[in-house]
Amino acid sequence: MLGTVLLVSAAALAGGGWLGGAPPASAGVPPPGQPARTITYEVQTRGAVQGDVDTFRRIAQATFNDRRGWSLGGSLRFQEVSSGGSFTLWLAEPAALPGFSSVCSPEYSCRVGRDVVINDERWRLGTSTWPDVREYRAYVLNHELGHWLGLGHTDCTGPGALAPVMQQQSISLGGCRTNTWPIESERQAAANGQGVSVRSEVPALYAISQAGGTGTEVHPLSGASLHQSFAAHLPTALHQTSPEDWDFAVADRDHDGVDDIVGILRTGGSGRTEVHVLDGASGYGAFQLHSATALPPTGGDGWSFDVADVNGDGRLDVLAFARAGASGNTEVHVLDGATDYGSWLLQTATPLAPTTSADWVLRTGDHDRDGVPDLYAVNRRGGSGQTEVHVLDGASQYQRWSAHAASALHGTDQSWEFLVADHDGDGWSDVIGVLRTGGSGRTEVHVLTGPGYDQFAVHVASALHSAAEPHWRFDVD
Ligand SMILES: [Ca+2]
Ligand SMILES: [Ca+2]
Ligand SMILES: [Ca+2]
Ligand SMILES: [Ca+2]
Repeated sequence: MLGTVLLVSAAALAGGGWLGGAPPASAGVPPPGQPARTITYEVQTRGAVQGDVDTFRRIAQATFNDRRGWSLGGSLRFQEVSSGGSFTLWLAEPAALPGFSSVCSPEYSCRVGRDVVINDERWRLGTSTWPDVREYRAYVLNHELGHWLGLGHTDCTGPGALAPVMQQQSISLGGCRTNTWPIESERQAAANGQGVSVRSEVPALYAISQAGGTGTEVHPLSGASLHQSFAAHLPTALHQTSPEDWDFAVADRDHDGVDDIVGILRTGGSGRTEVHVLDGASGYGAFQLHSATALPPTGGDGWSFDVADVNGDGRLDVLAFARAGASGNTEVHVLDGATDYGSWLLQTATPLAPTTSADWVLRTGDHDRDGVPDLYAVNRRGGSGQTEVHVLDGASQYQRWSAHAASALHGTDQSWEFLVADHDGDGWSDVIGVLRTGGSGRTEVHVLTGPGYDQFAVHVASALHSAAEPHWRFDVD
């Protein structure tokens, strides 16, 4: 059963709340998430490198600026420059490694002074510790950048714990579980070294109003306040829109450390489903991309959407879920970010029977922590009578189930939205229930903790008034 809702005090709501109507004047309002410090770096290669350098560059920037990593929740921003950076990130042929220093081996990656050197062979092939090379790539980038930030090697803290990213996990796990992101003590050490603070690991909850006074508006509820205050109230370059015509997802598409908003227009002027991306660095005042996709119009109730980098190439892909596809089942159709969504990465039927929007929410998230986005199918009222969480494994191309859970949440209906992100910072994805009008009279956030989803981590009344109208849309990042 749903537990007690923690109500914030009226005074706190008055201080951080926003009760509707026109948002405050936008002139001079900075986009949310400005860093305390920007660190620049350059990318170079040495020797006969076989890995694709553009992919290396993109994945490095995405990893460095990831909320879970050395960006420290957004305090630090890493920006690639053509020359004159604070450090140089190298992709180097194994035989070139000893040339950086006698302590560097052709078998490993290395950090010497301002040189952060990634071994090209291991970059391409990974190690046996990680079944998927993308997890290894995040690990090695975080590990070597951690050295540049002044951190030395550390050991496993205890059996079953997440391994520190500065542990040499490719050599021995020492009883720990593999982990590609810095743990809390490591983040704190890096923050101390840089003279900045670690920002909250709680993701921001983006409340998007499609019918704002200025058009489509963005009202991010900060993670640090546990969604009890707004980070900003931002008009966007997008006119008023409607839930029937547009879907939205939030992600940092260009890896600059600021969340962008991906708008999906179900039937565009091009006669196709279109993708229009509002650029976070502009405060959503400018578009980053307009694209007519490979997908025909998707008006009506038959399709829903989310975004993730499905193939790990550092380019954000768009997943279109056909609720009752030609196969008779729920289908996954992935538009490739590398072609600005003009071609397909994957089109497949799944073992999931047809799903209706009234009963099912379809989202991406990484349930099993293998770095490959999985498909979360949240059944608002399953056979168990509870809200159920079902996960199709991305590594099997959505053919194999990796979880069926009757959650701690009672059966729900369309007054609830469901999102997926690691809300409590323990490395496991959580299911975030957004109740549009809670008993508190406000929009409420109720978090089911992964990987079991059988317990709540958080019950809060957010700073947002009731969002019962369907023109309020939500995502987290
Ligand atoms: Ca961005
Ligand atoms: Ca991709
Ligand atoms: Ca996965
Ligand atoms: Ca979690």
